[in-house]
Amino acid sequence: MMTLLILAVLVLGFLVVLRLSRVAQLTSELRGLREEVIAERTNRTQGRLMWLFGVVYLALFIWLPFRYSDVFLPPPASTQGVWIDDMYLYNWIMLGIVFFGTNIALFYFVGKYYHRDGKRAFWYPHNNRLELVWTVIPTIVLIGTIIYALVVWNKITALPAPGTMEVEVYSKQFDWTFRYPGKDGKLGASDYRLITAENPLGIVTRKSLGDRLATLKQDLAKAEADLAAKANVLPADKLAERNEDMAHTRRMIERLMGLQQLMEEDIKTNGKNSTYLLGADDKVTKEFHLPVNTDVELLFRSQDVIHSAYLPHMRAQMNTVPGMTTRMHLNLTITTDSMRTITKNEAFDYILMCNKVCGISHYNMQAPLTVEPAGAYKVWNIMLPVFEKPGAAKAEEPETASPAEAGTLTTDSAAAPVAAAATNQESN
Ligand SMILES: [Cu+2]
Repeated sequence: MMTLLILAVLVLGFLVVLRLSRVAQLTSELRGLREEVIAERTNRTQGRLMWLFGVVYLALFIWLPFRYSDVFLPPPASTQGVWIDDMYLYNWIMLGIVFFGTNIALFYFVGKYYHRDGKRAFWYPHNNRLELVWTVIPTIVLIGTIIYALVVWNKITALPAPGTMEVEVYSKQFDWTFRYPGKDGKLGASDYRLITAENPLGIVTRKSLGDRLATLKQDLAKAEADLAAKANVLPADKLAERNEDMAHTRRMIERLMGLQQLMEEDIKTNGKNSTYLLGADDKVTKEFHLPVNTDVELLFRSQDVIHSAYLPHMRAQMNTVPGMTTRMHLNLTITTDSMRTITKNEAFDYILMCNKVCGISHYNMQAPLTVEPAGAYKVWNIMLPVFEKPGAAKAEEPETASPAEAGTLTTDSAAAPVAAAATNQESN
């Protein structure tokens, strides 16, 4: 009903304007004036109104960021985020100069040169020097912007210094899983064919590969026995289907045996540095913690489709692509607690979210990130269960794996002193 009323008011308003213009036309006819001749005074008024409009229009652009500053992101929480923000600021300044320059000129000249009887516009069709100036200057500015952006991009994606802490961020529809290196400080190899409920990231170790092969062989033997028993009663299409399934399992076994051979050769060549011996002590978790003021190399993988790992407070984003590992370098500078103070929001949490529309629950593909002092991080990390408990693994030398770089704990017995250290650090 309300909508109908509003519509009626609009239609009636339009009709009134039509009538009024007709009245104006008739009165000017009666006064002997030509309809298309507009008085100079009217033109001048329009010109002044143009100036007024320009001032209000540009003032609104300045007012807008102040009015909505409360919904802007807080200051960047990483070194890389500062670079990105600086780059944005540079772009805003460049755009601002062009935007305000052209708009001020536009409104000024339109308002100044309103129509006056007897004045004609100056015919000025071409000037090579001017053309050159407004082609060359933007070109130089654009080249500068691109070079600046490339330098920042190369710094963010540069290979990390040896010994940089690695953390894997694994995406699938529709959640995130994280993998932290164990006492060896390095992440082990992974293979999607080993993904099971117990091994969601497909970590390759002698045990996980052996277990997977054993399960597949068992499944195959069972399927073969079942087929032999029912061969005479099953319809042809079902038979074909089962044969197809069994052929698939056989191919899988063959490929995993190939991987096993590759693994053994690698272990023989690289000894305990083999990537296949590094996975047993990895820690897989659904929680995402990172230490503050520490160089971290994030490695991204995806199980199904392309996702995008987005950390808005760190101004960081990287696609996660099935079949390849993408990486990104981060150094976080503000802990979650400090950011709660900065934002005056006790409930504040950093967030990792998917920024690529990846399916029906994409909107909910997120995980909180806790950034904490190194001590607190170590305490949290040491509590995580390792992928394979030492002793359970068939790996040759899990006990003699080299101690990790300085700062990484090597045994569970070190947990107590570290816990004390962490408490001290936090109270500072
Ligand atoms: Cu996603």
